[in-house]
Amino acid sequence: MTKVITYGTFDLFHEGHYRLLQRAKELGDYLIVGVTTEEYDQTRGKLNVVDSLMTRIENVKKSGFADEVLIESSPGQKALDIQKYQVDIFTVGSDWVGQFDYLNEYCKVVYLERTKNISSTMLRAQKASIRRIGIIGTGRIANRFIPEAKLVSGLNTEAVYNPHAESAKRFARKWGIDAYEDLEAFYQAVDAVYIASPHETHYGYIKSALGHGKHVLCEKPMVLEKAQAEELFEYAKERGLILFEGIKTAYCPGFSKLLGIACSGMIGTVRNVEACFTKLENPQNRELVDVKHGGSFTELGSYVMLPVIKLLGSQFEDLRFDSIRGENGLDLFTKAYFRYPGAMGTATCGLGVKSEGRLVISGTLGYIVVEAPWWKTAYFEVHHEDPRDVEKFSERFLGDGLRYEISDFLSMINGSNKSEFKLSRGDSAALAGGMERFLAGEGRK
Ligand code: C2G
Repeated sequence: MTKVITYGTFDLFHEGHYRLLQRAKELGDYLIVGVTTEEYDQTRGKLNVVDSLMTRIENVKKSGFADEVLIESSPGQKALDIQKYQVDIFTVGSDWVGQFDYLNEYCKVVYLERTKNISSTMLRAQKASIRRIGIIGTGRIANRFIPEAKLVSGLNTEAVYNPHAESAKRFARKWGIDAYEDLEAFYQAVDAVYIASPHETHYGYIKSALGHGKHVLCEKPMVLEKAQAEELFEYAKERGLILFEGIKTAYCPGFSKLLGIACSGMIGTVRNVEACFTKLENPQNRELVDVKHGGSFTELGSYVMLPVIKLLGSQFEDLRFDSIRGENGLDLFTKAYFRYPGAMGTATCGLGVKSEGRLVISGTLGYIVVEAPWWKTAYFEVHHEDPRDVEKFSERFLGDGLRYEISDFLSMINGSNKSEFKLSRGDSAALAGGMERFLAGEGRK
């Protein structure tokens, strides 16, 4: 009996997939089909798969060619499967020519001619039209956004707005997009807006973008007052638009995995969350000069409050702050103390004091530790009473990691609500509330 194996995502199952499976089956007597998990596809840069794994498996089965279906979840799996299932032929479409030659060591490799003029990418594009996004602001983060957004298919960055025409033009030239100094004209050129301007301008821009019918992805901190967050979310909802706070940690796969494990009972009940993030900033930079809106907490507070709010909730009994300040009054280092019934959290951040950037989640049965840069969660450990009892978990974090939030933002625009839980409206409002409390008390000393 000749055993054949092939792999694929098989998203939006189409003629090309059907013909590939048909010919794969004809190569032998028994066909095994490996269908990729969502997580595996994310690690290889496929961020916008539409169908669930179950649907994709069902569709492969319905073709009638597969004698056996297995799940492909990691990059080195093919060579192992081939040996495990004693496969004679590995086959895949001609878009992969050469890339699987290394499998010749285990079996015969056959590249089948790809069916022309049909692909999942094409169908995805037909299903949801390409969205045009424009950027407000031209700072460092805006420069990081463009290459990351390019990796998310279905979204084109087309325009930039900055009231300083020269900055807009320079940025536009660099990235090959259009510059606007007139906000109305800018809105007309896009479907969605990424706001990467100084914090204090966010509220105004969000309101005006939503007012012009545009979906909004706004950098953190989205706004600096809880009531503003609630008002804007309500405004977006009334208009059928997406308003989305861009905290990349909340959307990266490693952080989701971490929260899942922290809540699984593996460390018992969570009693304490300690998050610290420091980044030494040049004292001449805006962050340490702008006495009204600069400072460590407005800059980094969203990151360090995030795990506390996600794990212990937004209903804290008490929130206090303590800061070390520079001569201009801005906080160089801040600790936020959250108190809950039966639990507590500390969110520490600094632009002028360096510390160990670590996240520790303590529970009644053990603790989780994530070393810096935990805000780009890629690896963490679960410890128990016995110091030898350590479980290790890892997850990919690619590039600057903005691709994950951009991809989730786009899915929401296209009608999916599967990512809403990652940073709910309530979470965002609680973070804005934290900022508000800081600025009202400690913040403006
Ligand atoms: N295919 C084809 N013709 C098309 C489109 C796809 O023959 N018009 C083939 C692909 O070459 C592949 C299979 O159908 O062999 C599944 O395609 P995808 O779902 O795009 O999966 P892919 O990313 O190619 O997965 O581990 C996964 C594999 O490496 C390949």
